[in-house]
Amino acid sequence: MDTTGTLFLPPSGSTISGEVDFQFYFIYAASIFFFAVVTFASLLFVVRYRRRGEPTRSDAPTHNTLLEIVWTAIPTVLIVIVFVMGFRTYLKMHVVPGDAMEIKVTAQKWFWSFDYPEGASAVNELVVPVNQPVKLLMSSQDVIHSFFVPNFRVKMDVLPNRYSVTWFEATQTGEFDLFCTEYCGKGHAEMIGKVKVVSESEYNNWVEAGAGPAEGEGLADYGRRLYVSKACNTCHSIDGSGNVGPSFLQKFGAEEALADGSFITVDENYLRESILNPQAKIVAGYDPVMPTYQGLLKDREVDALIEFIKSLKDGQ
Ligand code: HEC
Ligand SMILES: [Cu+2]
Repeated sequence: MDTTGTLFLPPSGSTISGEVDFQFYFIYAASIFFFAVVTFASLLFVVRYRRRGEPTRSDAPTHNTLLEIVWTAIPTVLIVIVFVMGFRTYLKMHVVPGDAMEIKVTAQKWFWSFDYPEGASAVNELVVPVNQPVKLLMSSQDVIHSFFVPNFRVKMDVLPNRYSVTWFEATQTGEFDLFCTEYCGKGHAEMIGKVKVVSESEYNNWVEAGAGPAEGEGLADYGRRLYVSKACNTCHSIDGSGNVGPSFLQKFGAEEALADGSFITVDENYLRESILNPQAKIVAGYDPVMPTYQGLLKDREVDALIEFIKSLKDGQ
């Protein structure tokens, strides 16, 4: 990633950045220029027409046609320029190129998940190929979030019950920050991801590997990977330490106290239900804040996660 950011804008990483930045600085420079002109004129008039003795009464000029034309025409022309530039870029940002690849983006409290046409999926890390238009079809599972990649100058709200669309074409490889930029509750500040722009061949490898366990990888190891890539680790530890959710250490086979006062022995079915329908049984002492992974995890991934949790018999 190059570091040619400017005073107000981070380094640019997409095909649209140049236009956005130019317009920002155009408006900025025009504002500074007119601010200086108006301030200077005000000071000048204050000094020049300050009260000196009794005013002499004469007919004050009421009208100056040339002056009025000038101060109407210049702002009008400027506004038309800004509008035309802005509208053209706006259209470009909203009309997705026909050859764009499509990735499904799901926002929920408090992470991002990405589903690829080839079947791969990821959480909080959007992997895309460089120099290729990428269309994002976005929706939210709960409240309004907003997808923001400053380096790409891409920002779009993500809403429940409807899709929103945005697109970008990354111009260089590297890692770029992804923020949620709509306050969405307690964990909003941690709703941070990465956009990883890679070469086309790297992308193809990633998509292949992401579609399932790697070759020769055991189910529990695959589950360990999912535990991180599906963001379970943001709420569950595996070393017994406390967090938003219970630790997974020595969970399997344990007797679990539920919020309704009953007890349950942790087996595969309980784990499966806890992942896909977390509100069904709430663990005593915890808030029911775990998002449902229904539709976000394939059966095989649920199996792998369960296998991983089963493998956590002693601190490792
Ligand atoms: C936003 C935080 C959060 C995330 C992310 C999260 N969980 Fe949870 N999870 C919780 C909380 C809180 C509980 C306890 C309350 C309840 O039972 O719903 C819980 C409970 C569980 C339980 C039952 C644990 C027990 O002690 O009986 C399992 C199993 C579980 N989660 C698995 C997962 C898996 C697997 C993932 C990732 C795919 C995940 N969770 C992601 C917050 C989270
Ligand atoms: Cu959010």
